[in-house]
Amino acid sequence: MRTTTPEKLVQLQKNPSNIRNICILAHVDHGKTTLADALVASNGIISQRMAGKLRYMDSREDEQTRGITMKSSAISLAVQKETQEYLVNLIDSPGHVDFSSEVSTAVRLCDGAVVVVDVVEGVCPQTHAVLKQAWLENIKPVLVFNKLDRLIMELKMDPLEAFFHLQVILEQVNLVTNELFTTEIMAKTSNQIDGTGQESEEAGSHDWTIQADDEEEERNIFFSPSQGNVVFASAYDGWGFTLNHFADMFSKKLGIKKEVLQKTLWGDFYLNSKTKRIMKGAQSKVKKPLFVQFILENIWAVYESVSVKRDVVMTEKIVKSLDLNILPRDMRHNDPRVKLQAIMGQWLSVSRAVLDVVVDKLPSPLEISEDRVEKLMCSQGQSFLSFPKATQQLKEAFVACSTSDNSPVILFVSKMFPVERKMLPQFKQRPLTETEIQQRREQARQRHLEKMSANSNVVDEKVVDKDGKSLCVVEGAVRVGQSVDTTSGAQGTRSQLSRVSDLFLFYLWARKLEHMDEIPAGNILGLGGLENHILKSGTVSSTVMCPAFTDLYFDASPIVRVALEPKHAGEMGHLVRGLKLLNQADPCVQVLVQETGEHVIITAGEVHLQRCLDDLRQRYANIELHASSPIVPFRETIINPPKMDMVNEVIQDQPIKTAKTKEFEDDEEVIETGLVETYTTNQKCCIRIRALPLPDAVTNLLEEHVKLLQTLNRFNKAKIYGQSSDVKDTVLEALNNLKSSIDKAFTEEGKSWAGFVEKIWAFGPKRVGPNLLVNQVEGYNRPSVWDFKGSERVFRDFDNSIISGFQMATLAGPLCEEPIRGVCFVIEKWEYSDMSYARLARLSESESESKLNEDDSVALSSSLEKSAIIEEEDEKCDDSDQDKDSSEEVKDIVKTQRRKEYGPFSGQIISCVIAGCRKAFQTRPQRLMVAMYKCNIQATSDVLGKLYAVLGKRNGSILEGDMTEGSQIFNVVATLPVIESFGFAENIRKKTSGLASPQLVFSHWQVLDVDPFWVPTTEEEYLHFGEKADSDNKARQYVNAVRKRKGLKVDEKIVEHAEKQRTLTKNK
Ligand SMILES: Nc1nc2c(ncn2[C@@H]2O[C@H](COP(=O)(O)OP(=O)(O)OP(=O)(O)O)[C@@H](O)[C@H]2O)c(=O)[nH]1
Ligand SMILES: [Mg+2]
Repeated sequence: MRTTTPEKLVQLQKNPSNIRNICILAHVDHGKTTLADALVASNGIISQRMAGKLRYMDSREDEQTRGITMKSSAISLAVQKETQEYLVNLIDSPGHVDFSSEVSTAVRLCDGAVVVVDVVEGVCPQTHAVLKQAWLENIKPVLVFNKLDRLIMELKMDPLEAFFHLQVILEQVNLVTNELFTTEIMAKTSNQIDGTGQESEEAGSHDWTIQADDEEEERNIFFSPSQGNVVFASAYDGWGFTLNHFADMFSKKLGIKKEVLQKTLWGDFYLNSKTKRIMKGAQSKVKKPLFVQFILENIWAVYESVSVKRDVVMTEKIVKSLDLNILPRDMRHNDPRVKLQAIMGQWLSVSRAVLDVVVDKLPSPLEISEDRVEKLMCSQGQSFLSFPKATQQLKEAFVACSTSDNSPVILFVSKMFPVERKMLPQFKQRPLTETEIQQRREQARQRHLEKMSANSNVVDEKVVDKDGKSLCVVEGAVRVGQSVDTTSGAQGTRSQLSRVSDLFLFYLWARKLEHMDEIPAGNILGLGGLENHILKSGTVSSTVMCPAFTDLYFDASPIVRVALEPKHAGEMGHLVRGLKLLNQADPCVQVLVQETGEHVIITAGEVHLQRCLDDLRQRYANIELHASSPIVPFRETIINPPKMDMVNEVIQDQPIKTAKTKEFEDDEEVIETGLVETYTTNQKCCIRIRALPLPDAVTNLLEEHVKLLQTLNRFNKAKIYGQSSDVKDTVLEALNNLKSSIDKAFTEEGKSWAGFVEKIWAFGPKRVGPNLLVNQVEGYNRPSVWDFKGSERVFRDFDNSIISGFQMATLAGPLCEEPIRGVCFVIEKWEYSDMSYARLARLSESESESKLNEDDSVALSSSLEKSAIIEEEDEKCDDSDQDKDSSEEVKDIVKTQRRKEYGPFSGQIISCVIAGCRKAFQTRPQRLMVAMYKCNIQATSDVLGKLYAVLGKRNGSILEGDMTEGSQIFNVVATLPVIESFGFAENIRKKTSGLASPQLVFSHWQVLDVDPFWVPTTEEEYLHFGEKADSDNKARQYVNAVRKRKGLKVDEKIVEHAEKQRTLTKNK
């Protein structure tokens, strides 16, 4: 076997047409790392014997002990095919959902992907996800069917059954691709129709040229063994093949053209033994398909004789007929698997098969499509043509992948990772010279003498981490010492540009980093020295004209939050530094300092959390840590009155129970259910607020379009401050679409909601949340939030205080101070009773010349409004000139007025609105919402019962439980509250002896249909739930737990009637 040297790889880097940047993607445990082992072994980095057992790419200790990959890692391999030599830069990615962000970073760097599918488990949720990722990034996939040995040894299928089974799985994979393809086509066509507006006239005529292109494209995107983009393999046993191999073999033997065999070996074809011709219709004529006869039966025969029957004579015969050269020690080995691996590995080497497909079917960096370049360069909503000319020209440089001196350097930093100092080439240990050894000996002697005399303390030197980065060179050659600009984050603005001149270049070879002086375009490399310039990902270029690349697409959302503190208080500095490194190194984790001063990390799930903690303890912070138990978010909401009570009886006009904790003064008065009137502390302003449960469809729309609402907010704010904002047509269209979908959702819900969309005052909390503030104040025609383009917009004074109050009220609900979700607060009345405010209004009217509504007797000028806003906005600093136009006199009066007695009036309104919203909320049936995981578990029928039991105990509900076609495996889909999910994976693994492992992804918020304040009142309820019923009330338990954590008052008695407690036996 050849052993590849770094020098060889350096030479190969110079020829971009022979470079393949690829990643291995799959569902968890489908065999990516095992396959990578086989490929690595082909370069002599590890031995063939150890391939599959070593899991070389899992270099971390926890990866080895847990048996799953947690970080993606890269390696460069040299591949010889015929006369050509290729460089394959390979990235092994994790399959566990918690680490799906690692997949995103890997996919961005590559031009092609090897998608691995376990033939027993078939298409799993992550298979779906990775195919989608590859699709979205425009990278080309090839398919590897792995673990074929399990069909023989575990499922005991015969070759024909196995063939049908493989056909079904291939169909499933292609179905996923088809789904992605049609969604994109539909989106494109709808865009075209919208863009041209010629839908009705031209719909009837069909453009056949487009059709032809589509067909061509369709042929390319689907997986088909005949096209050579599917490998059948058993990575563990070291074998794999494509049809190409067998077509070659049998064309010589049978004298049939190779091309014909290539097309017919997979499919419904059989060999007519009399005529020696290949015929169609094997199934209808009950003949053996070629794939079974020529391929599977041969493989089955080897397994049968070596593993099942252990027939030595037969085995030797096979070895001879295949013309293999097996070592005698392998032939004599007691373990049949070793023998099998030796024979099969030599006959059908998996690395050969996979690498051949990679080299043949996956594109080189030179083949990057213009489409992909444009997609990379244009962030959402931006069109490529809107860039300046110089930027547009970069596309050509990109596609050409030129290494000449004057071509620009463009790099995308997809991921940051810390490297230990000793790993860096410049700090690597090297053999010492004779004089150095002498010197050191002398120094040691000196130190020893000092120690003996002074008994000095020995200080442990901590390893100092240094950052290195994984990057993809897309264009131009990077050299040491070159000066480049970086933009942190894809949406980075020009102001974030910073010049970097001291860069260290590495490329990743085996587990080492090799230092380089220059790396040509089209490679994946490591770049040191960016730690202060880029946070998680970013773009590096030698020209400022290069735009930041689009954001990476992440599937998982961080949801599990823990607070951290060092075990020894003095080590806070280490923790902070460690957290900074963790934040940089992990694409998905969120690190923040809460208002309470706690350091908090938010992770995607339990496994991810564990890895982050391990990372902090062992690498980044190097200290002992205390982590709080996971904090899971809740939401609070209100619902329409339920029709049934807890024992399923119809409820008639039951009063609504609220928390007994009284938090507000009696400034508010309940008028009817959901409607509350409140007064400011000085009793001068009266506000009437109604709380309504928002229709689900509206809440979901608001939640899905957070980004868009943020943009809307920005436009509205800019308008208030008189700045002009450049609104793109696509954004405008998206906003209009959102508005009409919200309107539609409202009208579908009933007439009472009609027109609400126009009256939206604000979204909250944080101005983009899933709650609405709606204006129904008589006589106040507030400009709509959607109308940010209109001319002069006039608001009533203190309009913004109402918004602020609403934001605060929705940020922390009355149940346990968790954010509110899906509630609509309607302001129905807003009046002042003090004449001095009316005087102010008149004064300001003459000053500002703004035209106010006649009825609006108390409104102040818009300029005053501006000053009020500016005082309350967070970002008040840069707008100090804006309020220059407001009259000094009016300002003075307001100030003195505000300061009288009760503090600033705007503050009073804010607290009045908060109190009103909370009270209105409390007069309706309140509910807690829990975050739900969607949980996918594969399990065999014998452990299914136990699995359901564990799920049931944790309040999970099963959505589906179908059997995967052609196997004994059940695919269970369930939902499970996040709060109940801790230890779930471990529990399942234990109960099912490791046979089932769940994949948990955040899916939605669900109302917990239990009233947190419910207590039994009827005879029947007492019977069902006991006197207090507090042990059974899950909602109450959650609410109390959160309140306790937050240090809020908990309405809970620990021991009641202590003196009466006695055991029953004593009583007798
Ligand atoms: N029978 C059989 N087992 C295999 C084969 N390939 C991998 N395995 C086993 O499947 C398990 C998972 O393999 P890995 O290579 O770690 O899977 P992975 O896809 O890298 O997993 P993650 O990185 O955690 O997503 C290991 O126990 C392997 O031994 C195969 O071809 N046949
Ligand atoms: Mg792995």
